[in-house]
Amino acid sequence: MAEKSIAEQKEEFSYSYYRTIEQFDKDKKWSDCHNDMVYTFSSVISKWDCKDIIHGVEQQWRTPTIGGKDNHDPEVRKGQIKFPEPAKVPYGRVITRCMEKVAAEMDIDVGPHTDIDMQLTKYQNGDFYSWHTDDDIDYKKRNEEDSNWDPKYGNKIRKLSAVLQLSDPNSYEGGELMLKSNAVISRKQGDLIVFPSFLEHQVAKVTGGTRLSLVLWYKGPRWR
Ligand SMILES: O=C(O)CCC(=O)C(=O)O
Repeated sequence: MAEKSIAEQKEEFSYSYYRTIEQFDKDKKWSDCHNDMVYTFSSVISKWDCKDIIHGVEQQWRTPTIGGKDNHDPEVRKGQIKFPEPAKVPYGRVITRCMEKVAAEMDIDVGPHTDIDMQLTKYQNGDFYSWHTDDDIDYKKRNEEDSNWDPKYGNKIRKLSAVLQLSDPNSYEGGELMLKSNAVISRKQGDLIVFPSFLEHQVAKVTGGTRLSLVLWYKGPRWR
């Protein structure tokens, strides 16, 4: 049988994606995709779409900060990041839809409007991010104490985090995303891993090649 063209494969892929989402809507088959508090959406986007995301964000790479302040600590985190405008990220809506579903499923209060930030992350040989949580920033306190802090955050905190695996797992060594609650996290390109931002996680040191990820945070009012 003749091999399918990329266009045909892409089309088939997007049908299967929408079927998956419809399936969740109809049957609430959440047990298939979550383990404890960690949700994995398999093949949310295709490998071609991963490349579109990587090449579609034009900003310059920069050194990451810790906890949002102008604080670089290569003992804690090494790599490169950029913060794209969510509306400009190809397939951004497809990805954030999965986060909206997890927020609803876990009954996480994310406020009346979807408010998601995105970060594109690049880890090369020797880069890593040690154990941390994403919700340890008290934005309101920061606003009051730190005149450089971006007031757009208001008093929201990061409630739900997600990592989209953008690289072919055979193109890098090390660089595993690890969560303290859950030992095995998918490395598959196009898989989306969603978890509450209070869960401790790390990215192991990359020992060869380059790993790229799209990290997303769904923000909302503080935990009550
Ligand atoms: O790149 C990843 O897999 C996770 C990055 C991360 O933990 C973060 O930026 O907070």
